[in-house]
Parts: sequence; structure tokens; C-alpha cells
Amino acid sequence: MSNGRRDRIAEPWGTRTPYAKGGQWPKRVDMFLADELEPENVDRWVQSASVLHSNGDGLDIAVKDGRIVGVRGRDDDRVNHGRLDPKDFYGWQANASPDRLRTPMIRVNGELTECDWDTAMDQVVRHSKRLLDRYGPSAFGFYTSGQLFLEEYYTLGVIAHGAIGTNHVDGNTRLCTATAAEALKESFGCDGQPGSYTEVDHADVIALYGHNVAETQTVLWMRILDRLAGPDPPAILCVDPRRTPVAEHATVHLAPLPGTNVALMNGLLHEIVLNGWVDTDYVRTHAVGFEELRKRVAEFPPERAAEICGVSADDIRSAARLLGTAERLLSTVLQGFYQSHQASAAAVQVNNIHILRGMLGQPGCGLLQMNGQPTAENTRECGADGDLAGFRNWSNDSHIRELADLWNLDMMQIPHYAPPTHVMQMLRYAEQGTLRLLWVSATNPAVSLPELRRIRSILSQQRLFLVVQDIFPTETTELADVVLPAATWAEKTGTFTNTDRTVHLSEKAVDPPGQARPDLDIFLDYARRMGFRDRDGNPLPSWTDPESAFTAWQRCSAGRPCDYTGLSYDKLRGSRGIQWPCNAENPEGTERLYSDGRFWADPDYCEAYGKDLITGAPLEPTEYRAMNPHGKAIIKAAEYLPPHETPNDDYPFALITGRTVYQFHTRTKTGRVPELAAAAPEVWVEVSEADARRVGIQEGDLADIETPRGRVRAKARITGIRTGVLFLPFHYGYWDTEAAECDRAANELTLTDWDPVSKQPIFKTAAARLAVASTGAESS
Ligand SMILES: Nc1nc2c(c(=O)[nH]1)N[C@H]1C(S)=C(S)[C@@H](COP(=O)(O)OP(=O)(O)OC[C@H]3O[C@@H](n4cnc5c(=O)[nH]c(N)nc54)[C@H](O)[C@@H]3O)O[C@H]1N2
Ligand SMILES: Nc1nc2c(c(=O)[nH]1)N[C@H]1C(S)=C(S)[C@@H](COP(=O)(O)OP(=O)(O)OC[C@H]3O[C@@H](n4cnc5c(=O)[nH]c(N)nc54)[C@H](O)[C@@H]3O)O[C@H]1N2
Ligand SMILES: [Mo]
Repeated sequence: MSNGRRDRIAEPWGTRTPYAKGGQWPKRVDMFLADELEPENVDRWVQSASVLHSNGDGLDIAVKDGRIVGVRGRDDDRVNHGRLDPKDFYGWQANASPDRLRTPMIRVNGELTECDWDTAMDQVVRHSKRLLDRYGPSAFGFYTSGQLFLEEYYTLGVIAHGAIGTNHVDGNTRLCTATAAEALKESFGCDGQPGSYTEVDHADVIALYGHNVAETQTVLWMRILDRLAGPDPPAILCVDPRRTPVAEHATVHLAPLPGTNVALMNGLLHEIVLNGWVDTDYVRTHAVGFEELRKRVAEFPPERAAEICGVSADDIRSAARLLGTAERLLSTVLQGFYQSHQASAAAVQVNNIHILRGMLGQPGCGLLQMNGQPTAENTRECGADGDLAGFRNWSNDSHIRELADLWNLDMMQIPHYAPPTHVMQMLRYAEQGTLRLLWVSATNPAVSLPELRRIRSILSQQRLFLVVQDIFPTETTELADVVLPAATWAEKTGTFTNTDRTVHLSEKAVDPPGQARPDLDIFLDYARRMGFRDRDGNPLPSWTDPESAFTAWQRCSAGRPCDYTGLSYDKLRGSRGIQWPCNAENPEGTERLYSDGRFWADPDYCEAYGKDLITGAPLEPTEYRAMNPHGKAIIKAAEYLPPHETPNDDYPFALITGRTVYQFHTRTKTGRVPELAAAAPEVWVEVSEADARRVGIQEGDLADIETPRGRVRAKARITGIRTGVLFLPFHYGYWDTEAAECDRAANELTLTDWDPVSKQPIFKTAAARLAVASTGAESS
């Protein structure tokens, strides 16, 4: 059963434990302890879950002498059955890194200077009060994360939307899952993953759209690999321009040109409709909008889609046959759709396949519009990004009134003149000078946002007061006016929810370093010092610690789709992970949504009235009511439009960016872990054999990749990527390099552009050129 201490760098997915369709996924307990320790020498095991991706793997943290000494997968957790991702296996070591932020800092004569909490917070509060007096709430912007805890997001949301009353609140979830949320709202009227990971146990076809699950949710991939190794393996459809590990296991691999997903989806839907693979009873009873889709996809015979996407028409037909004849279809979607051109329009077409086939809410028939970050679901449901708490609808006054009642505020105090401002627009306001205080928590925008030269210039402006709350010095803390040192995972208690709605409790295992404090304490301290009050003069927020924040959130979630009222810290302690909604009707949680063909799409209940998939223009409440009076699923068609920046004579390649299995984001954690840092120490560029030959590049040569925004130097890797496409990992910033070296952050090259519907920036479609900088022999 135990996979013990195998080298998880060489074997990211560990050993196989095959199982059959409909069977139980066997347990396999992964464990890593430092210093050759034996489990019996560990003082305490503290319950938690993984934080370096969205899979939500249950794990225990090993503590000895007040230090973290390792981790062990929880064998009874519903998500991972004991397994761990390689990043989680080794990543906890970053917590004890010698360069953790331990002391607050303020800028004195241009230099960040250590100080105490009173001095730092006084400065933030003095500045805030001045801005509030002079310019009002809209001078404030909050930019948070998908990596804090539920309690922290709810608190931040109440402070920002309620106590201050600014609409400028977003998370790095905008870069990550804005399109997942949007696609669910467009098709089902509300956020919330219909499916469950257990669909893997039952599916006969698994389709992965722009989702390199093998490297980005390794434990889910282990589950798929174990099905593939057992009897009755599922067929795999992979849609990705690269030959990823998923593609290597695919029955059909479609490698479309970046930015052409909508054309491909329309081609697939064309075949599904033409061959009569539609469950017409289901569609008639449970959905609206089919006629428009039928007309739209009739324009996309496989030959036309094939030409646009640069794939073979026969492969489109084979893929459509898999989808159309599947008895139990599981689909997952991630950044190859969300960060590409026409993101929402493409993601919605995957939902359409499930609605047309009536494959929702049954074992093996599931849909996961994936999350990326460990706690992104909570940012959305708690309203710390572009959403309002409890999936409430900003353009439904009765929903705003509910929030006003919960927070005991006047309804007009909560901005609802427009959806919350998305981060790219917040930056534009900062550029123009109307947004004057930006509070960044648990994200590193100086590496992760597009077109970095512009981002750096905005964040370093004199007139913008920049507060950065992090656990390490980063490219963003460098630019801050005030730096607040935070405690992190294992050093604080809180809950979080993974992609398939599983809620875990993560308990404090050790003390934070130096003066670092939990993010929750920092937000609450700010509120107290600002003297925020509700209508009756009581402190707002009224809670004081994680558990009381959780209780407040439960009240806010009551009766909404993400209902937490049946949960408690006690119930989560020792649990296998519990899926929301969890309430009086579903005391043990809910495995699948929409099993009864009823949706959260009723006009009075839904989270959003939807948008035009091409322009992003929001529908009026009356339009929505007319279109979907009975709250059915919504089938939405979309025309294909070419990407805004396409390869041309000067920039002949399509540039995409993404991830490797060994690194997490801007590497603030994984870059500080010896095993992971060594496994992928430097930036590289992936290029096809034909392109490498044409440009005269060999494996290991240094190459220059250039777009109109900048130039990056990277080592060439010749791979199975489709010809005409280049891939750069986006993990590599500058905190661990010398200033004089060449640029290496992928986002030096990306463009300022976003999906008009979800406002998610486009990180996966740009035009680039490629040249040899020096040959491997010179550079080594
Ligand atoms: N190891 C590791 N795991 C992680 C993370 C990490 O940093 N490292 N981050 C977590 C987070 S926050 C996220 S959001 C997820 C992201 O997880 P994924 O979405 O799986 O990862 P990416 O590498 O960003 O993109 C997936 C694939 O999209 C493909 N692609 C690019 N352009 C297109 C296109 O136009 N069409 C199609 N069909 N495909 C395209 C790329 O070739 C790539 O293989 O991973 C999570 N897990
Ligand atoms: N070109 C390109 N760009 C991309 C992407 C891409 O595929 N290509 N992907 C996008 C996606 S999907 C994502 S999610 C973003 C990720 O982008 P970021 O959010 O910028 O990435 P991270 O490096 O995870 O930054 C998190 C920061 O929070 C800090 N931190 C960690 N834990 C805590 C905590 O408990 N409290 C506090 N206060 N701080 C903490 C970390 O040290 C780190 O500095 O990047 C996006 N940018
Ligand atoms: Mo993400």
C-alpha cells in the first residue's frame, strides 16, 4: 500500500494501483519525512490539505520539536486516497526558508525599512483615512488571491465591498478561473462545479480541453492512469497544441492552433448534432437555446473547422464520435481554453456538449470547469474577487439587500452599479490616477500579470500607495510602500474548498516566523484601526478569529448554492472532506449537482443574467427573464473570431505559456525547495523539430523569443509541440537572478488583452519570433 519515499522527481505519479470501471480506487499512502525520520518519531500529525494546486488532496503535517518535518497523504480522504503531488511532497520545506518575511517594512527615503506592526499599520490607516476623506471609496483597490483561506476572503470582501464600499475588488482568480465561473454562470445561471472527481471511476470517455492534468493536478491524473491500467479503460480525448503526457495517453489527440478553440468546438458540435447524438428529450425538458446552436454549428462542418484549427477533419470526426457515443462522459477544461482567445465562448461549448447529451449529475457523467489554485473556489463564493458573497447577483437588488441585512449596512453602501471591477481595469484606473491605494495580498503581479514592463511602471508610480502582504520578498514587495509579513498554510487555521466542492479544514501546526501574522488577523486589525462600524455602531466585521469568521460565512451562505450551514470545524475535523452544498437537506454534503435536471438558473435566484458571448455585453434582467423564465440550462452558441494577434511576417510563431509539474507559479515556494528547484532550475522554450531546423536551433542552445512587448532568453527544448507554436513556462521571475541577466519572465512578452466576457487576460495567444542567441557549446 505504501509508496513510501520513492523519488517523486523521477516518478511524479508514483506506482500504479489499477482498478476497473465502477470499482473503488485503491489507497496508496505517500509520505515524505525529513532527516530519515521514522513515522513513530513524529510528535504530532496535524490535519490539512494541499495548497500547491486545486485538487484538494487531504494530508497530515508531521511536527517534531515545533517544526514541520514532513507530510503524509490521508488514506481515507475522498479526493486522494492517500496520494500526494510531488510539489506537496517536498514543498512544505519552503515554510522554514531563511528568507521568510518576519518584520513589517515601510519605505523610508526610497528604501524598504524594517519597523513594528504599529508603525506599518498606522501608515496604512493614515493613508486610508486621508484617501477616504478626499476621494471616497473608489480610490481603494484590493487585489487578492486564490491561496488564502475562506475566512480571510469573506473578511476581506466584507471590509472592501461593505465597510469601505469600493467596487474595485478582484483576485488573481481573474487570471485563473474567471472563465470557469463565467462559463458556469452562462450555462447554468450560477457558479458551482456540476461534477465530482469520482466520475473518473465510472467514465468511459474522459475529454480534457486545454488541461495538462498530468502536470497540474497530478493526483487526479494518477486516478486516470489507474483506470487506464485496469480493465475497461476509458478512452481519452486531449485537446492541446503540445504533446503533453495527457496527449501521449490519448485515444484522439487534437492539437489546434492556439486561439482557435471555438472553431474546433463548433466542428465537434456539428458532428454531434448531424449524427443525432443529442438527447432530445433532455434538451426539450431541461434547456433553452438549442435552435440557435443548431444553426450556428451547421456552419462548421469538420472541413471548415479543420482548416481554421490546422488539424485533420478525420480527427475531428473521430473525436466527435467518442463524445457522441460515450455512455458516461467526463469533461474537464482549463487554461488552454480559459487563457486563450474567446475563452468563455469556448468553455461554454463544452457545457453545451453535456447539455445536448443529457450527461450531467450522474456517475461518470460530469463536467469540471476546473479551478487552478487551492482556494480559488472560496475567493469566488466569498466575494473577494469579481463576485459577490454567496454567489449573489450584483444586478438583482434583492440579493444586495440580503448582503446589506447580513452586514447590517445601508444597501446603498454596497456598490452594485456594475459588476466588481476586474484587475486589468483596476490597473488602468491606477495608471490614470483615480485608484490611489492598492492592497495586494498573496499574489505576485510583477511576474504573473501580462505585459510586465507596463505593470512595473504602474505599480511603481509615486502617487499609488502600494501595500503588499506576502510571506517572502518578491518582485512585487520590491515595489511596495508597505510590506506586511504574513503567516501561511500550517501556521494558521482555516478552511478551503477544491475544484469538486470538497471542503477541508487546515489546522495550525507550527508558529509563524518572527512577527508574521495570519492574513485574517491583518485584515481584522486594519478594520479595528479604521474604526469600521455597522448601522448600529457595532464593529464591522464583528468576528475575531477563524472559527467565528466561518460561522459568519455560514450565515451568508445559507440558502445559497454554496450552502455551508451543515458544516462546522468539528464536523470537518477527521473527515474525508465534505462537498458543498452541505445543509439540513444534505447533511453529508452533495456529490453531484443537477442530478434532477434542475438548475440554479431561476431569474430570482441565479448569480448572473449572462452576457453576449462575443461582445460581453450583459443581458438586462428582463431579457434574461424572457429567455429563461423557468430557470433551465442555457445553451449558448458562439461565432468563431480569429485571435487579435496572429503570426505574421515579422513574428511568425504563435506563443503560448504555461506550467511544469515541478514548479508552482512565480516559484516563491517551489524555487526555495531544493528537490523542486533542481528539477527545473531555468526557463526554457519548447520548439518543434521542424521549426528548430529551420531557425538553426539545437537542443540546449540559448534562444531569444521576442514579441512587440519584449524579449526573453531561454534554453531550447525540441519537443512534440505543433509546428509554428512556441511554449514558455511562466514561472521564472527575477528574485533569484542577478539584475544584469537577460529577461526571462514569459510575461515580458504577453499582451494587454482579455476575454470580453470573463475579463480573463489572454496568456496563451501572441505572435513571436525566435532566433539563436548562442549555441549550447558556447552557453555551457
Ligand atoms: N505543477 C503545477 N501545477 C499547478 C500549477 C503550477 O503552477 N504548477 N498551478 C495551478 C493553477 S493556479 C492552475 S490555473 C492550473 C493550470 O493548469 P493547466 O491549465 O493544466 O496548465 P497550463 O500549463 O497553464 O495550460 C494547459 C495547456 O494549455 C495548452 N494550450 C495553450 N494554448 C492553447 C489553446 O489555444 N488551445 C488549447 N486547446 N490548449 C492550449 C498548453 O499547451 C498547456 O499544455 O494548474 C494548477 N496546478
Ligand atoms: N504568462 C502566464 N501568466 C500567468 C499564467 C500563465 O499560464 N501564463 N497563469 C496565471 C494563473 S492561472 C495564475 S493562478 C497566476 C498566479 O500568479 P501569482 O498569484 O502571482 O503566483 P504566486 O507565485 O502563487 O503568488 C502568490 C504569492 O502569495 C504568497 N503567499 C503564499 N501563501 C501566502 C499566504 O498564506 N499569505 C500571504 N499573504 N501570501 C502568501 C507567495 O509567496 C507569492 O508571492 O498567474 C497567472 N499568470
Ligand atoms: Mo491559476
